[in-house]
Amino acid sequence: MSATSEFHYERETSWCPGCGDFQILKSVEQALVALGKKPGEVLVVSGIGQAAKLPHYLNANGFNGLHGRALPPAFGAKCANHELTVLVTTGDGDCYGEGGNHFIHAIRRNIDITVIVHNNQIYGLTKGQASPTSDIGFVTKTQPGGVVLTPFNPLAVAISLEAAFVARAFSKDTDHVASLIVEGVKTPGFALIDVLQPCVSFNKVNTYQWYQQRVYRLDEDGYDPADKLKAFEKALEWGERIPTGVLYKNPRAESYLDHFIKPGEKPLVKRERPRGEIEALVNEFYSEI
Ligand SMILES: Cc1ncc(C[n+]2csc(CCOP(=O)(O)OP(=O)(O)O)c2C)c(N)n1
Ligand code: SF4
Repeated sequence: MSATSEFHYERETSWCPGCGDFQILKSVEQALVALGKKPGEVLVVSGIGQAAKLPHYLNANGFNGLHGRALPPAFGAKCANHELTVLVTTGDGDCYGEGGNHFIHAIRRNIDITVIVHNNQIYGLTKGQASPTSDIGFVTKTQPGGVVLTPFNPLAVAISLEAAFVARAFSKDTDHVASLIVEGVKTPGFALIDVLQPCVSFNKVNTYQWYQQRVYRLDEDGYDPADKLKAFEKALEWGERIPTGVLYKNPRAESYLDHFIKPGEKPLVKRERPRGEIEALVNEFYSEI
């Protein structure tokens, strides 16, 4: 992809040199170009954190919300304008911790959005506390004796809830991440792409080398992502070997909006409402005060 694509926004970032977030930004740009999108056709929603700064550095519509709350505005926007391509860029703390309940029910609702989780296994912005995906024994300033909690397994949760598309990648493989984003956007329904993203400043365990020595590609193995039990088995694999690629693709997934929007129907934001109808609605609320 050329550095001068329409999505490229040349500005200073506050990310540390070497951070995996730069690679994810590059993959997002690359995927949007490959999808043939225009900046006005795309909305990138985020919460709070280092990952959540991505919309600041991309030339497209963006919405930067609250920590743990990236998913609700993303659904709202998709429901109001189903013609938009809606991406969410979020951290593991943001999406799996503080936003964990939204994560679960977003998958159940199966709204057609693509969620890219920058999984650095820590809280980056707040300087390195443990996150829900930190491994047991991981030592931080606030967990000096090491993490004792069982890590949250986002892929296993997403598969158990029959998500439409569940994938994992390593940020350094920018072409792979981009191709998964393209596939996630093209898949109707909720797409989760968990991207292993080294935080060079605060995670000295899960480094580029650590991931590089462990990741392998499922698609080079004749793997069938429609096999739910196999997908579950792969989601549980972590440690010496870490599978990447499409773990699960639900052959029966049905997007929430398919129940309410008929093919060819205009998005809500483009429908005209007679003025009197809106006034009547407002007056109804006034009369109840
Ligand atoms: C409601 C709320 N809770 C907590 C915080 C403090 N806070 C901001 S970012 C963050 C963690 C960021 O970690 P993560 O979501 O994993 O993203 P990263 O910075 O690693 O990309 C926390 C706890 C906040 N801003 N708002
Ligand atoms: S603190 Fe970590 S996650 Fe945040 S920008 Fe620096 S390297 Fe990236």
